[in-house]
Amino acid sequence: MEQEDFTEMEPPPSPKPSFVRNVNLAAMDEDYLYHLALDTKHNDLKDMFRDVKFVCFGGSPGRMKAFAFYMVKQLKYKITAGQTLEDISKGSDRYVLYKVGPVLSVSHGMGIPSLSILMHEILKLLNHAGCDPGEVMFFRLGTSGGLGLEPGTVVISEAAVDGLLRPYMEVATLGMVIQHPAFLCPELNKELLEVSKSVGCQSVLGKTMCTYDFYEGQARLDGAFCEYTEEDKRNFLKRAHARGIANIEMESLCFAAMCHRTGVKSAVLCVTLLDRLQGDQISTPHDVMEEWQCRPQRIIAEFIRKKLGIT
Ligand code: R2B
Ligand code: URA
Repeated sequence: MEQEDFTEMEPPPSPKPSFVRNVNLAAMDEDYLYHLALDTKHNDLKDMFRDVKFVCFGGSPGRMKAFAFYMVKQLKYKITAGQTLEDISKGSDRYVLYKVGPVLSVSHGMGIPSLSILMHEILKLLNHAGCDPGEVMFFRLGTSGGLGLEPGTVVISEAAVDGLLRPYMEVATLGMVIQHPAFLCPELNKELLEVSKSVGCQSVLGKTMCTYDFYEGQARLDGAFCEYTEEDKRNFLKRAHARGIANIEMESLCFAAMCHRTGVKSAVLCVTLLDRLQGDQISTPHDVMEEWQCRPQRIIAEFIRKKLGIT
């Protein structure tokens, strides 16, 4: 059956920025951000986070710790002798959270459920802290499989689509399926493309397919199960490619949908680790991949430096 083409759907307008839209929150005496090991009773969230302007998300705790240390250098901060950056969420063991001046670096784990929990708690945290949602930006810095791109290319997502190429996230809420559009910000993307050129990173704009699984969800032939042929796989990936899908990963749909609901400016930058039209296995040497994974970080670091006027 020919798949319906949703890829040219017009983005709905963004709402007035607000980190939260929930009348119940105002009535709560205390709020426990359980997975971040922070709460409004024991932590002065205003004092800790009021100056946050850039929230950078990435899957791996190690990579987001490294990004925090990288930002220390990029923002020309000094760490006093005998001190180090602390994982603010070390009490939880679920996510890591580092703060370097106006930059938060936070890990989200793999897949939509893990990211979704974190997004709710980060959004509430910024709201409790009294940050201005019109002044804050969110970035997902990740990895992906590319379609027809040289590995190491950074894809800046124009929109995220699900495994049926639909540009919205479906959430089962109260026994109903609710659809949340997953569009990103074209003006910010244009700016990021310029910055990526200025730091010498090969980058492209394109749509990102977000799946609920790495293997069958991404049409791999090398999972523990596979009930389709190589030709089925090739046809599916080629059709996606023909509809403007540049890469495939596992969080952009939720990230874009939740950011769109807030009206906060946001972007997704994922480096491609392989060309999925050529294969499934990720076999590039570790050191080469390490350098590739730094590329989205380099672009965002330069973007932040520019915004802060750091030369
Ligand atoms: C990219 O890489 C991870 C799977 O290897 C997943 O979190 C993603 O989106
Ligand atoms: N991450 C994914 O989700 N898919 C890939 O192919 C590579 C990284």
